[in-house]
Amino acid sequence: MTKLSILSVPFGLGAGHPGSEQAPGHLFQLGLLQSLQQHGCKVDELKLIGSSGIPSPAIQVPMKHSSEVIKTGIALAGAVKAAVSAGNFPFILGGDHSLAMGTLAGLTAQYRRLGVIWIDAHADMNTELTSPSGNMHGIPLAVAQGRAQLSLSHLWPGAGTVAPGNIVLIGARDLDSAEEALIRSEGITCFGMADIRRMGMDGVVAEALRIAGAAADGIHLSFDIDSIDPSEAPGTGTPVQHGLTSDEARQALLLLGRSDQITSAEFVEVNPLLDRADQTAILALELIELFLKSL
Ligand code: EXY
Ligand code: MN
Ligand code: MN
Ligand code: MN
Repeated sequence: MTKLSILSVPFGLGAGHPGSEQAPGHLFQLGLLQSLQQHGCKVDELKLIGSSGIPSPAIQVPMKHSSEVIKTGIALAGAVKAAVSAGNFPFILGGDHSLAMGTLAGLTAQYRRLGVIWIDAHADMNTELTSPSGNMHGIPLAVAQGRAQLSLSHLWPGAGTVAPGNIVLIGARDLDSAEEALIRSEGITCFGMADIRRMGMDGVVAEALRIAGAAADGIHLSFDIDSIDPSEAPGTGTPVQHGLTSDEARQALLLLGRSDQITSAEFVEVNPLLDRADQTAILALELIELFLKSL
């Protein structure tokens, strides 16, 4: 049975709105751990990731709260790397999407070649120079490719990069022009909403696993709740209309969890302060359970 390392990251300074830092605590309050136990999931380790006591790194990044993002990323990278070394499946519960830099730093230090499946309304592929907002949650996938000033190796010494050919975006529908240009020039695979409706989610997931997994020894799943349509998941900082239905998200997470190719995952951008009567938190709880019990 899969042994889980649940890494809880109550950090939201990479987003433009406060609130996502409350998501892990809120999901635990709603009974996440108890229901995982009821479903027979083996939680081997539960760790709270903070950034205190970590010295400020030398790199200066001209973005909002970059030093806090970097410190959290350093702490998370170490915990992710340790979880993989221990033979556990790291599940990272955010928090905003800037924490993915810490996750990917830890993972690329451990895997020879890592694939990434990024389910998100956004591409999160701006650099410090192209970011329209200055928000760090908009840059992790450019950092992971070695295209930004900040690199994964600033967060963890042995970290590498993720090759563009091993990155697959699912559900992207709000891209900035620099992101579009990068996706085009690097030939990054992007399954937009029209592709999902045409191919069906099962077809998209099969292709995503094939492409992200090509010559890879692990695939990381990064799931941003804003991939889902705001009518079903309103509690998030950057909602975008015309997204996945909750049924499409369920199907994707079930198929990905059942696949032996997925070796780590994170779940981000739930914002309890922006939610409507816990609608998003309750859906997130259900999706996380569904995914983890399908591993
Ligand atoms: N592309 C926009 C920016 O860079 O500010 C919005 C990014 C939102 C990122 C969200 C979490 O996925
Ligand atoms: Mn995102
Ligand atoms: Mn997003
Ligand atoms: Mn599996």
